[in-house]
Amino acid sequence: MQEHIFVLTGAGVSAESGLGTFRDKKGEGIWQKFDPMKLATPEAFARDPESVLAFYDARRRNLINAKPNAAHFALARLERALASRGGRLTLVTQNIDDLHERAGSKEVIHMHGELLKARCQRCGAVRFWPDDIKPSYVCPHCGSAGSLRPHVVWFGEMPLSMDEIDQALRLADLFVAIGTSGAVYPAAGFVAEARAYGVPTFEINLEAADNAYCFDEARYGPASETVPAWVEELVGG
Ligand code: BV8
Repeated sequence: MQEHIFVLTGAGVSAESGLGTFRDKKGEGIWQKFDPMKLATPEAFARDPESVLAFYDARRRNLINAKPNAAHFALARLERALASRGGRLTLVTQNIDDLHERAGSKEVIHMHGELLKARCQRCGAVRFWPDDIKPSYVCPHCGSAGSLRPHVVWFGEMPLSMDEIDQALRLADLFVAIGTSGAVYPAAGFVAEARAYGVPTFEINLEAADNAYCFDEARYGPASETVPAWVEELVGG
């Protein structure tokens, strides 16, 4: 079994937990109902904080009622199995939900931030925040009012942990993308970087992603079936 596996997950891994994806064939994706340029950019937040905060309040409330699915639990099992054999799982997610953690994953890199955290634009303090965020709220750390925002990476903002991600990509024995359309960069470019480093690449998705041609191997189907089957093949007795 490969020692160091790099897994990148997207909205597809949480789809069966009831959290919407961003783009889907039925046109019901989040970004097909809401314009990301009006709700997921710093300019949108500066222009209309109430609408942006309300958009994330609704998604945060939805997340609180969601449950991890078999794909999340399988990835937590993979992390434990690799660690027990002296290997390592680097789990990078584009998702802002906490379902990987609730399924037992210990090390999760949230490159696009976390819906259950708030950040103060004034002092930079980031803290667990499972409730709504209103424009009038005061930062508990520095006391400034109206400076709290979701700790989420919007379009045009620098994704988090990019150096750590690049280092892990370079050292991986296998790169696996799970449930992502390959539509948003720099995450969509990781598979090309992995190939450039000579790392074998594997796509697990409901259907072929925009960058499917970059992968050496692919397996299609719902994540709650394909991911546990793949992990069982890797770590099963
Ligand atoms: C950056 C958090 C510079 C917020 C997200 C113009 C102006 C500014 C920037 C740009 C620009 N033009 C291009 C850019 C770059 C931009 C970009 O890529 N735009 C796209 C639209 C072209 N990127 C950025 O702005 C990024 N920052 O570039 O800064 C920089 C660059 C490099 C280094 C340093 C600095 C920041 C982007 C982050 C935006 N934030 N999310 C929030 O959630 O509200 S994006 C959001 O959509 C996700 O985080 C994810 O990254 C992205 C794509 O979503 P997916 O996860 O792939 O989900 P999607 O719905 O698309 O697909 C679902 C998949 O699941 C499908 O394949 C489907 O088949 C599958 N599926 C469905 N059901 C299942 C399933 N699979 C398995 N089982 C199932 N049951």
